[in-house]
Amino acid sequence: MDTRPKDAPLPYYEQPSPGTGSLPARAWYATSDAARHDLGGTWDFRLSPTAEGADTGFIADDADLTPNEWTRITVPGHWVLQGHGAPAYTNVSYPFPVDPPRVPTENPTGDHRHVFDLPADWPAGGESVLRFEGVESCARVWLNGTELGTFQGSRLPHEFAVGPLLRPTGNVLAVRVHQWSAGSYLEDQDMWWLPGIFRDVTLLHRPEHSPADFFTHAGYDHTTGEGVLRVESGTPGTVTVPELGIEIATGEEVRVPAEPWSAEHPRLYTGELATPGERIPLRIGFRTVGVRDGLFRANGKPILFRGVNRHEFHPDTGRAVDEATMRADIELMKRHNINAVRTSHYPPHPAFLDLCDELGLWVIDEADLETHGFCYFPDWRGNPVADDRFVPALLDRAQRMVERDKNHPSVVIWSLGNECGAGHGLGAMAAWIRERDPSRAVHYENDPTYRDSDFYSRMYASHEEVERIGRRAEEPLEDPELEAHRASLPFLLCEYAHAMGNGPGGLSEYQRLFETYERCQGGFVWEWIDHGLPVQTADGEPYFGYGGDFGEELHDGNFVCDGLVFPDRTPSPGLIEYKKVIEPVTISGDSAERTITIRNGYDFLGLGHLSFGWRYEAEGVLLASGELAVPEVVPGATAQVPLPEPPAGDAAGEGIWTVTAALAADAAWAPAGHEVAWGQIVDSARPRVAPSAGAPTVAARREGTTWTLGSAVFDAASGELRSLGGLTLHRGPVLDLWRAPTDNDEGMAWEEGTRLAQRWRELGLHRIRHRVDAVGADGDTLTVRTRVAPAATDAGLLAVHRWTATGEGELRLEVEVTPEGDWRVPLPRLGVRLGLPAGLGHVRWYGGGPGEAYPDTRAAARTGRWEATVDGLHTPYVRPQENGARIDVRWAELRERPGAQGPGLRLTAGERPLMFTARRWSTEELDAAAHTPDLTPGDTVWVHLDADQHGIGTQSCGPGPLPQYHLTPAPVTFSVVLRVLGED
Ligand code: IPT
Repeated sequence: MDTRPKDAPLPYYEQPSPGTGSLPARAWYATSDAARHDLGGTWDFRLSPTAEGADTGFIADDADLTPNEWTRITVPGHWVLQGHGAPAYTNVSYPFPVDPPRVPTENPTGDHRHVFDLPADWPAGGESVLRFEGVESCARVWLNGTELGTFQGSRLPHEFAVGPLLRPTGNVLAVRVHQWSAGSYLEDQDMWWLPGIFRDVTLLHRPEHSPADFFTHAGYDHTTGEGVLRVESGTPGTVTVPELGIEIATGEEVRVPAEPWSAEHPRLYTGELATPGERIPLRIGFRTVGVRDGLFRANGKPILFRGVNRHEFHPDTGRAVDEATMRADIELMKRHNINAVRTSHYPPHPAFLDLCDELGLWVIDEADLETHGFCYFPDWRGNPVADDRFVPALLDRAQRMVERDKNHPSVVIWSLGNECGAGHGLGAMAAWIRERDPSRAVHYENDPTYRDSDFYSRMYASHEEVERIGRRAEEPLEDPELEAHRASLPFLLCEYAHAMGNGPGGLSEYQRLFETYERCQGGFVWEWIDHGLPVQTADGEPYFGYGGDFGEELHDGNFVCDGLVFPDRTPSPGLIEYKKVIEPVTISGDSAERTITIRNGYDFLGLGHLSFGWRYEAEGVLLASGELAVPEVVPGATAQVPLPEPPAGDAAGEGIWTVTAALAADAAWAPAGHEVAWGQIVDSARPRVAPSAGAPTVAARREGTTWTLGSAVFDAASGELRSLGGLTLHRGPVLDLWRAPTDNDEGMAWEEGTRLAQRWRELGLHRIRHRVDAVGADGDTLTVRTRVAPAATDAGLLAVHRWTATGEGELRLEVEVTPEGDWRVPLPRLGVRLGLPAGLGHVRWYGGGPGEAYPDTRAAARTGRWEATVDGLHTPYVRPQENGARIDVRWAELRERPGAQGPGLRLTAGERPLMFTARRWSTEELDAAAHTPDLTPGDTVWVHLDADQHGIGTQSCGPGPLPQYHLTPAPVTFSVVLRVLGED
């Protein structure tokens, strides 16, 4: 048997060093006049279960690709998403035994082979390089039978000089890719493990006298309004920017009046670097960034990051993301007022940064580095960032990122990586970066001394902690020098507001803190997209799967679905909320004072690019509208504008002005008319009139086993409403406390070490019992007294339901709830639920909308008249959970047909507007579902009318709801009028 001698060197894939044979890193650029040839396409492929089980005969010209071993695969792509092996998801845990730099013998290995001809016009002379933009996790490369080298560093470019090996036709490129390598220890990011050649493979001609590399330094002097340009190039040449009349030699500096680049106004100047061998288009954005006087500034001004963490993800192709998808991401971000991206947790495809330059986003470019799985060992024992053997690989990761991306104006901060604890390897990276590119700031979060960081950066800190840091009242570090350093830094939340499932809650309150405390320069929501992968039920119904759906023995479930957009990039309610919370213009007002206050929250822009409009609605019906003249307002300032007169006359219903700010002209990322911001102002002169308690029209009568109240029939034993004016109820309104726990309800409270949902279940809130204490007439009122409680506890809620008939086919229900006993947990919800016939599938309502909203996720809910189907009210979270509530609902109608048509039921809230939810499955069915196809419509539309719900918070990873959003059991009374609607 073949065994490796004990002291033999480790194979290349287990070497902690970054590899052999590749060229020094250099700047990426999309085009030049040098020839390039894309090698992507369909390649030959063979998967082996181990690193060395298969021979390397496939590198030969005349290799015999045995048909039952070899198949075809798309490059770029991941083999596990193309039918070979399976994806696997772990968050923190390494999915293999931890013994760096060794990896398991079971090491899926993909042999890739591609035969290509050189384009007929491929230039003679010069050099040609073979470039890989990304291969996970380790590759060994041969061209025409000659080994070029090996490399690790999955999300980094690697180039090999291949000129002398090329032939006009029949070039055989062979790439062996191992899923696991020593590099895997550095790539423990929270995402799917997806091996493969997942980014472009390109053959690039390097003409003689073309620059080996170049570095564009384009600063902006805000004191003079000048751009300062210097381009360094290995090969001397000329730099021209015709629009600015610039023509300089490389290495020479020029200052010219210019417009600055910012994420808000991404002004790019087109230029060219011409050396004798190559002409390279330049896209120059003049900006100067850095930390000065404790604040991160761009062009002299402190900026506020309204950011998001972006992983590269497409449900069909994993981290092989095409340019259209990248552009779609950025457009969607810009349309939702996002101004910054942290490229969590690796450098993105380089084309993404070109798009950020062009469309305008501030970028924290993060090195391909995370060693989080070592946190499970005492003091992070074995952590590669504190291990000399890995330092060259760490430096390589810093260098390849910086060299590749250094010419992008959008990149303003280099981040050393994510969740690596502390170690001297990080210090080495920071030192190298600072030396090579002092023009940008450096970020690292996970070392509490921040010795290598220009930011005091935290993730998932509570509002309270952020406030403390904002006030500069944080607990000092012991070491005075480190304390002085940290105290000098601006504060960032590099991750916050974990967008898993329903949520995140509490965004508005974070934003207030960012706006209040200068030191708090904003944050980056975790994260952009749910990484759900498409799967199908046995009968072909498609849905999105998550960890554990692919046979993984170790996985972290749906923690991989925690984005602001669903896997198919449909915005989730969390994104709509974020857009509202971070809107760059805030519109408020006072109807008594007759003013609208408009605040410009941009860092650089005025308001000239926006057009303002207003509408006046009475109970959601438009009465008047117009344009609003708004004077120019400088960033940070406010203007007062007179509120348009409310229309005369006495149209019924609550009066509300809605003021909007929309793009006046097309932007690169959205068409003219795109709404950027809005605000509503309630007309104090025309308040809502709640339905009066009304004089009861008929008396309650007992008839056998029923009670009747006009056209309403009640069950005499349970007190439940059975029918009203010919409409049969499947379930009468009964008190309800339970909701299908959200991912945040299921999240671990960091301080207490318990999960709210678990406490709810331990108390039995999912198996509540209703004891009927009395059903009887009390004059014109039918009173139903119940005690609602789970088994095994003496905590309960006394609920008194008072029914009166208030008109033909109309009933008023008042519910008075009094808690008794020892309630130690907040309630999930407090309201009534009723079951209606499935035919009532169309909903119209007046209240908060159009999307779902909860007490701490309600900024984006605007008051108006809205319409949806019952199916359309449902939010399809990848893991089903409580969703779809509409807040502050004054009335809702459920009908058989769209519009104000068809028979149905109208529900009108009393003094207190209610939360309204309608769905085709019960809370219990929603709670039991693990994937969307587990939800199947039954014969009932379940309607919830809640006085309140517990807040949402962001405890799936972070703090729970703020105290003011806890639904603490307390006496409450709410009422609703039910009226049967005829065919009208
Ligand atoms: C934090 C990670 O940085 C991020 O990659 C992701 O895993 C996120 O959590 C949760 O989805 S680390 C966490 C321990 C705070």
